[in-house]
Amino acid sequence: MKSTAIANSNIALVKYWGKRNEKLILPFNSSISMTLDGLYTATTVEFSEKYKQDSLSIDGGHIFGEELSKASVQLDIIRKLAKSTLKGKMVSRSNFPKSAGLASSASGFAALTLAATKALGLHLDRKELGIIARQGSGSACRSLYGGFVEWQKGTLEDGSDSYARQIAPKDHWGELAMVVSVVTAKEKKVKSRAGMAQTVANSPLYKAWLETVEDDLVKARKGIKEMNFTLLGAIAEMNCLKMHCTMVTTTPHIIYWEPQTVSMMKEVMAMREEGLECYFTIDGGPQVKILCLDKDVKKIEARVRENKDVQKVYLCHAGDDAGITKEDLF
Ligand code: 2P0
Repeated sequence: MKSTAIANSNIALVKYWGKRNEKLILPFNSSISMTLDGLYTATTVEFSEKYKQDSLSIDGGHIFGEELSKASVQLDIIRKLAKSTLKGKMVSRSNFPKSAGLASSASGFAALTLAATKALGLHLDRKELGIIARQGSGSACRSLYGGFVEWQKGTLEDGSDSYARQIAPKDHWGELAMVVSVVTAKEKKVKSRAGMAQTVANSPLYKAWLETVEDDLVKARKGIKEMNFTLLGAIAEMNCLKMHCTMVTTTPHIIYWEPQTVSMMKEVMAMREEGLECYFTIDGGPQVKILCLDKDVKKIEARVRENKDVQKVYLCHAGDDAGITKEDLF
């Protein structure tokens, strides 16, 4: 009745932005991500008669309100499958800041789904796990797999064909690195969920986003399969800029970039001009993630660390599948 899972965070190279069904979390477009080693969430879930209600602790703090109810709804989906009415205690720890654009909800809901299904004795494959994880947070279905992953949007109303699949395992492209620069660890003001809903509702550019994203997916898949860094990097950078343009043009505007974000983007462009090939991607927050190859990573990491605005740097490569661990958190 108690189980612990670990899931890595993932960063999209072709982004998920916009839902066609908010309740089931079904996206308008497919997305492609790299699962990161070293940025993870571990979650222990225990179901027991002794618990009168669900409880959630994240990084040592007790969580109530909307965040607890999202986690509880996720347990409800799993309890229904397992025909259980037991309440659950959830304890979660991440080794990186949450709600700051580093995909903590992806690793969080992937670990929660895996731990809770295991604790209730369900034996599900990764497709079934993905369909459940997706309903907690869309990008969570991608964190169930290591390496390079595609969340296929699916077309069915019930969401049964909207789940993630691995494009390539982590060892396929061990030289691909991501330098994650944290320019501020403050929690963002507009959560991705609200941001994308507003974008779908009123950005005049959202239609253009959907029209061009299919082509980005084709090129990103090819870039990963053929380990064509220039192709993948250029697509990832442009796709990120297109996504941000859709949100900048909503009313009221959503601008996740801080001045330090823009200065880091310019730094990436300058390094590229100097012959250090690298590309940026940015999510629903101010952090800049820089894609590069191992041959250049030391120089690029040093340049990022030199920047006085950068508070923390994580050097990541493609990480492992989410999995069960024996090290319970309580
Ligand atoms: C992504 N993001 O593909 C995109 C790019 C942020 C920018 O997935 O509402 O926390 O829980 O499904 O997954 C962040 O949004 O949103 C996200 P919900 P989620 O990684």
